[in-house]
Order: sequence, then structure tokens, then C-alpha cells
Amino acid sequence: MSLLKNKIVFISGASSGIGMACARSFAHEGATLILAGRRKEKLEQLASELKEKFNSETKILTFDVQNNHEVKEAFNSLPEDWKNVDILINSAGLAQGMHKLQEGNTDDWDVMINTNIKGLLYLTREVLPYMVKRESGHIINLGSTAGHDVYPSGNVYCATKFAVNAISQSLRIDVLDKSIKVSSVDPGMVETEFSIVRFSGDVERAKNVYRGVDPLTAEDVADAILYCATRPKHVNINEIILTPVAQAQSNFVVRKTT
Ligand code: 8X3
Repeated sequence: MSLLKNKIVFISGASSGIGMACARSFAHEGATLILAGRRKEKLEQLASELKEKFNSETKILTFDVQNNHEVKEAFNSLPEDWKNVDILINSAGLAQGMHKLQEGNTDDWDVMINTNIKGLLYLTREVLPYMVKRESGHIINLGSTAGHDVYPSGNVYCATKFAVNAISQSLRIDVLDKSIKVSSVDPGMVETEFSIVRFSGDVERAKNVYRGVDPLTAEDVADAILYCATRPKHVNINEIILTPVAQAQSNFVVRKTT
């Protein structure tokens, strides 16, 4: 199957987790990929893996989504025909720290707000005018259950994901007359580097987040994203919320004790 042959797919946060899983599943469907992230070596490794396995054509863009200047420069460095992105997957995002607000680290807040909200906006702002011009395209944002229900000490991270939820809904209206699709894929507990990053490399604490739960994998989420991207032309998937079977929403999780 080559459901996405000749489609240009731009993936932010492609050097790890859900972004990387998307790169693999979209490459499997024949997509041409723009792999964006901060870690050049990881992206290069991924690009050669995709070339070898699927003969994928890729371009690598190394930049920090927090920096609007870098985002603009990176996007503008693409050859003109590569700027006609068919699908933008905004998967760059992170949690940093988990404290009561009164004890929160404001540098952590800046990183989360600048990456999850502003970074997503900066990149979308570059890609979207080309979609508008062609009256065709698909933006897929990585939301979270944390954008639907808050949880203790989730404060700023949850706020960023509520913002992504609002941006997806509002953007869908803004491009309604341009035949552009906007989807939000909102997972609950996914075991990636997410919690290791959140807890500054504390692997034990990160593992504990998923204790007694069979969590989602990055591939599970990539599968939902691929589903959104492969519907017929007239179908838009507005939102997918997916959780492990053991999770109902942010605050309701059952853990096996054995
Ligand atoms: C990740 C979901 O609940 O681990 O976006 O913060 S949660």
C-alpha cells in the first residue's frame, strides 16, 4: 500500500517519540518527508533508515521551534516545491517539571509555552499560507488528554494543551472556506521519553508514571495520526482522544498491583 505517495509530510519533533513513529508509518505509506527537530544526528540516522527500508525521499531541517527566526529561516531554506506541504504534523512538544504552581519553575513554564504553543503557531504560520494558496492541505496537531482535563500539578503543561485544543478548533474555522483539514490527536499516557524529559532524566520516576498500566506506545498514536491523514478527501477527523484501556481521562487510571 502506498496511501501517501507523492504527498509531502512535514513532521516537527521527528527526532523522538511520536514524531519519529509518524516518520516511520508515513514513510511506509510512501510519503515524502520533511523531518524537523533539534537533534541533527538523530534525524540523519532516521532519514537513512527510511531510505533503506522504504526508499523514502527526505529533507532534514534542524531548528528550535521556540525561535521564530529559526523557524522562518529553516522553512525558507526549502526548495520552492517542498514548501507545498500536504500534511503538517505538529508533534514537537514537551512537559518540563511538575510542581504546584506556587512552587513552579518559571523557566520550565517558558519552555513549555514557547514550544507547545508558540512553536506550533510559528511553524503553522509558515506552512499554512502555501496550503491556503492551493486550497488544499491538512494540519494535524498533537494535543493531549491534558487539554481536556487538568490534573494536580499539571497547571502550565495542561494550559499549553488546552491552548492547542483551542488553536485546532479556531484554525478549523479560519480555513473552512479553503478546503484545509485540521485534526487534533489527543493521547493520554504514552510511554516515550516524555516523562524522562519532564523529570529531568530521572528514569525511575518516569517509569513510575506508567506503573501497573499497559500504556500507549508512540506507534499507537502514529497509527491514529495516519488514520486522520488517510481519510477520503471529503472527510475531516476533528479530534481523536485515545488512552490506554486502564485510563478513562487524566485523573482516572487503574493500576495492576501484581
Ligand atoms: C501527556 C498526557 O497525562 O501524561 O500529554 O500529561 S499526561
